[in-house]
Amino acid sequence: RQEGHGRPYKQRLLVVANRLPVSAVRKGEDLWQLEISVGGLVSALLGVKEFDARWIGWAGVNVPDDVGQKALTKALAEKRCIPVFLDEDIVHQYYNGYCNNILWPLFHYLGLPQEDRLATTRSFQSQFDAYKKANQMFADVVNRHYEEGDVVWCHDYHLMFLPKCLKEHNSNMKVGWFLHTPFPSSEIHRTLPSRSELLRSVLAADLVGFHTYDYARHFVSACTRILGLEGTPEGVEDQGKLTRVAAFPIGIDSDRFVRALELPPVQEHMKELKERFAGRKVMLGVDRLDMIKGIPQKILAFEKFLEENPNWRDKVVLLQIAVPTRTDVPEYQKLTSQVHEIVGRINGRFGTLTAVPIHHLDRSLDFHALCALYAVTDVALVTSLRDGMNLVSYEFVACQASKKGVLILSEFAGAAQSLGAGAILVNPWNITEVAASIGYALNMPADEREKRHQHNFMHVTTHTSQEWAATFVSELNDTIVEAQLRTRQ
Ligand code: ADQ
Repeated sequence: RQEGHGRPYKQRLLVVANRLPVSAVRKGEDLWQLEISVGGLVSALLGVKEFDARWIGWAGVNVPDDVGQKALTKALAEKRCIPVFLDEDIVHQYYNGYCNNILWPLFHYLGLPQEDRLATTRSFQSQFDAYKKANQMFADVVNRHYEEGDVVWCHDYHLMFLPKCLKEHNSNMKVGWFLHTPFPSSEIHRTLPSRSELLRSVLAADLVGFHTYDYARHFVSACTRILGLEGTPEGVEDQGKLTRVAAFPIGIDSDRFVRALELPPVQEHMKELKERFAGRKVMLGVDRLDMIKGIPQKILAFEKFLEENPNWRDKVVLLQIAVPTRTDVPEYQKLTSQVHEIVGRINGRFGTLTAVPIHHLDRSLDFHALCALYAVTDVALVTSLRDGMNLVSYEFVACQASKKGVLILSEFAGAAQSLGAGAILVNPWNITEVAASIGYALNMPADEREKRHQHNFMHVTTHTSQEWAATFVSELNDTIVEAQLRTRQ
């Protein structure tokens, strides 16, 4: 199809996610600076160019005044972003509370908060009310910008109530919902006080997607066991209405990484890193500083490896890059101190006057520096305790065409299902096993590294973020909404 002026037709897509792909920093009453945010969802969707997409979400900042809101809306429009303004109280209850303190840990098998059960139970209801209110605010913005024929793609656990809000307003809207985290076993989901309401809201969507077949299966089981609905090979059926449920494994824009390795600034960074760590094997961890990423367990496994292999002590270095997130949540502050304490102890124990075994950076790296790091790494350690997919493992593989380094990967990351044959799979809780895998990876013969790398490289370069988005949207387009059903009857 062609649009006016001979331009090729592009499907209009409204991407709705809690956070916009940019963070806003206020520089004056009506002056804003926008910076790209770090995170898996942003990395995946930035590469998606084949749609006429607009992004709807929160800019990560409280803007109480009209002047500020107007100026920010204008600045964001240039990036095809539309803001949802949330006040501080809603952010506290909905985002820090219900999303990050309840749903995030629960979906990663860390359970519901336990410290003060009574207080949690009492605040639970007000947090859930705030969650629903926030989701309605997202829906109001979507409704204002929706045009007939648009496809609306809702993302993640922050917006499980959104499909219901959207469909109540317009039952003909095509609505898809995708979860970036694991969906846990129905036995875990059952513990959530608002379990049924959330499931029903998600089922209002036309298409529900997960990273893996297992997560989709857990979701269907939750709907059958908790709601008593019928699960079919296609999805979940409720009184004749089918919600299609399927797996859509995400990928990365692999070309962007492969091409970046040729750029002069990346080559320059690589040269510096090679000189800096000459004579030592480089091991790498890149994670948001989050309890699901298993950073303390990873560092303890590295300690065990050094303890058992004194000959490696001055021949290997672990670079752990951990970008802080959710810094106002006490559990995350505790995790930061814990990691610092362990790193300090190990460096004190095994460091020398000229070298330390662990370099731990609490910050984000720019794209060029990140690519260079991936490219010079001998062994990457991705040891999440649970992870929806994990794109760091994909990015590492994309940058390893010449080095053919080894990926040690948690069996509890969704990526284990796609990169499992090329990686060394580990149980991240088993520090002895991870330490042994580090030894195996460092000593792996070149032909085995080559074979493993080829397997993973092939997967990463053919299962891209573009393909992921195109498949999801095309399936969503193929679903039948209520109006079409009526005309068919
Ligand atoms: P995340 O938990 O954010 O994503 P991940 O998939 O690994 O996890 O993506 C992280 C992204 O942030 C990567 O693109 C990485 O390059 C970047 N990043 C991380 N640390 C960085 C640092 N220190 N400096 C610079 N960049 C950094 C969620 C789910 C995942 C799922 C994705 C996508 O938790 O399981 O894979 O969404 O669906």
